[in-house]
Amino acid sequence: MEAATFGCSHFPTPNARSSSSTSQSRLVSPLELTRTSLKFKPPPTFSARASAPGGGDSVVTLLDYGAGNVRSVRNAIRFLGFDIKDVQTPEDIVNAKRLIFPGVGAFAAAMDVLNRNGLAEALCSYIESDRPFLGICLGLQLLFESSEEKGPVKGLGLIPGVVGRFDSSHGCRVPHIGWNALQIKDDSEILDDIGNRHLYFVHSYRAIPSDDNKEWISSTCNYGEKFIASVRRGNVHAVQFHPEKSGGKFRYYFLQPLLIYVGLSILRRFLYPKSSSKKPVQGKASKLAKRVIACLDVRTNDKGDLVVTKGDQYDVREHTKENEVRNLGKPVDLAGQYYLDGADEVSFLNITGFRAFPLDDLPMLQILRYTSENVFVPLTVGGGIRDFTDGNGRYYSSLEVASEYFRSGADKISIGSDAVYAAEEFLKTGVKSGKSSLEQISRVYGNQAVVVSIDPRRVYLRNPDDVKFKAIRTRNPGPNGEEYAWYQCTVNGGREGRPIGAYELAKAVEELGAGEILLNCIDCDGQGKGFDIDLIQMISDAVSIPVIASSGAGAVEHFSEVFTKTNASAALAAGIFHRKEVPNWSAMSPALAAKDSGEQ
Ligand code: 1PR
Repeated sequence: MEAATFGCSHFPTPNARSSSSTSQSRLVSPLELTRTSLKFKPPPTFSARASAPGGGDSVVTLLDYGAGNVRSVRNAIRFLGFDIKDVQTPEDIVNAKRLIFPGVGAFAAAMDVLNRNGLAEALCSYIESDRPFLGICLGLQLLFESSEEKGPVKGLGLIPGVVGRFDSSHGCRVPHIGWNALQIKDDSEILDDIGNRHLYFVHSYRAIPSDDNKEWISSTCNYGEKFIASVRRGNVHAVQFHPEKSGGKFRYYFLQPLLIYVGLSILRRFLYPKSSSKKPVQGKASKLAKRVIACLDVRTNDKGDLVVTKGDQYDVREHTKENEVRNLGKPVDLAGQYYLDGADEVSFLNITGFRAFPLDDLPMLQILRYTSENVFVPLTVGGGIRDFTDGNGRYYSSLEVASEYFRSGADKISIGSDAVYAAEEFLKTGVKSGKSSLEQISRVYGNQAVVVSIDPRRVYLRNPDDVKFKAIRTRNPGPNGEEYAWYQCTVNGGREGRPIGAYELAKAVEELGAGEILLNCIDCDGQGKGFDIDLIQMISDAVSIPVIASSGAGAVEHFSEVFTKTNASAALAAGIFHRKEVPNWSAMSPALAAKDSGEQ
């Protein structure tokens, strides 16, 4: 995880929140309390849930200190038939029957919360007495002696070793985002069902195997170097990847036939430790798989309903007399469908978010809440994320907006227009103000949680020196035979061109803290003729963070082309999925193929 200074004051006092087993742990925001009129019906669930053991043994104690989205972990636990009790005091840890610690945010801030609330000591004695424990992501890192993240910072000191940052000079993009394979040791137990299937990682820091910690290691993974993917000692487990985000279904038989998911099988093995065990299949060494992302452009139509729409070169209106917004279906239903089909991630872009204040758009928050109940792959949401002052003069920071999205189930937020303004300012002054939405959110939630969405339009040139922005020779000459083009960034959904190129923007937002770039291209959007290879090559070679290629997919071959000809880490598409033109997701998605490679 990345640097963060999230509000440790967010940690609720015992009286401040309900101790109900099903309540969200964090204080409910005033925004949530004051807005009630939701024009939204809960969708049906997609699959049957498991039933937990009875006799009061169906409670999982969850350590959520309020630093980010642990909604998916909650949903996954409930999906497996368990109730949740939130830790409010050190005694709750002492009395837990099984404890899950989904660490989010940054190492130093998390340790600060644990120390200030007396939780660190309780955690150490719980783990030292070999009680059932599962740490996730930062929940693994905190078990080590220290971390270099904004440090050195002392950790819980249970496992020898220092957590350090991935070295991007090995040619790997940092953060490490996506699906990767494990090398599993025989006695991993909770990994027994996953075989060769890949798991979802998102982190910039990692622990390295050594002679001192080798007795703890239950699996490793490769990303430029070998790092610790999971540890196990007795009943104590911790994993660097996200089981709750590692979807990919397979059929599992436990009491009754149950459709279960790769990542959830790990949680299930932790929650039901006595269930029958298969010997793990040794994972093949593998590199990070490329991801395929289903994108849902969402906006309110003329009747006031939030619908999925899709434009041609960003024009989402039907060319009829009524000129209505193209309505392609309901966001939650489509997201669920694409997840079941095999999408590696799902993105929601509120394409008219720039007009209104996103937190007025409660249906968008509800869409995230409902989607995250059944969709166990990463969810990104974007549109309108910026600082905002409402009609009553109340100021909301972009951080509040993002926090609300994270609480509602988003794993990443995507910033478009506001990142353009921030980059322009940075390039003009050469100073990082620290105040832009991009900087604020990545400082608090880590840069892996912040995507910058770029909406460039091709501008043709006869001579590359005619502009001060980076221009390239294009394989699609302009209408008058121009051989060069630069890519002008736009804001407000392509409505306004800005004096900055996509290349300059990408480099600037990487410096300002973006963890990923979603690279659209207005010229290609909705055309189905393939991605803009020139643009994607230029940007993916210019930055060391992952680049998501977007706009123009119209055939499975377009995905192979973008992955072979450029350094894109992922490809995003919309129309091809809405038009149901994908016969076989695994042919299109190397990540899906990799995830399924252990299928029996
Ligand atoms: O500027 O922070 O409010 O964010 C607005 C977000 O909404 C941005 O991410 C911007 O890309 C997106 N957006 C705004 N207007 C539109 C529009 O279509 N009128 N959609 C829009 C952008 C592009 C992709 C699309 C791909 C793939 N759509 O999301 O899904 O091009 O499409 P295809 O596979 O069908 O070719 P802010």
